[in-house]
Amino acid sequence: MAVLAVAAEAAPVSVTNSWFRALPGKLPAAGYFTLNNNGRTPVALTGAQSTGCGMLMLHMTHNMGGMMQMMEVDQVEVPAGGSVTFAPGGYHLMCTNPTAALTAGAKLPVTLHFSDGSQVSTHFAVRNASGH
Ligand SMILES: [Cu+2]
Repeated sequence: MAVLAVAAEAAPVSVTNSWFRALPGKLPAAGYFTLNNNGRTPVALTGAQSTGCGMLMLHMTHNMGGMMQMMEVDQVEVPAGGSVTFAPGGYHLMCTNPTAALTAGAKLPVTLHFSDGSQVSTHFAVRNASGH
């Protein structure tokens, strides 16, 4: 089934610098990108999906007494007219059970879901563990 990005209203959010860091084997891959909210009201990223991932979760890395740990978050708010960057050490998408589509050099389709009911379909470049 094709998921078509037909929203009642145009999504106010654009996505830039999107990429996954592919790791060997079936290790989960982290996805990084920047959300830009061009609208006049805050909007939150509430979920993501990709055919290349078993599950695609919103994660936050945080420092627990010197240990870097990850936790799942329900949503990430993007302020009106502002942006939020998902980057190593902070927010990221976590792609579990990645398929063969998650290979360095490929482009992986990802759909992002937002609190206003809009969704954005985009492509993430897949890089290797060193980020190339
Ligand atoms: Cu994670």
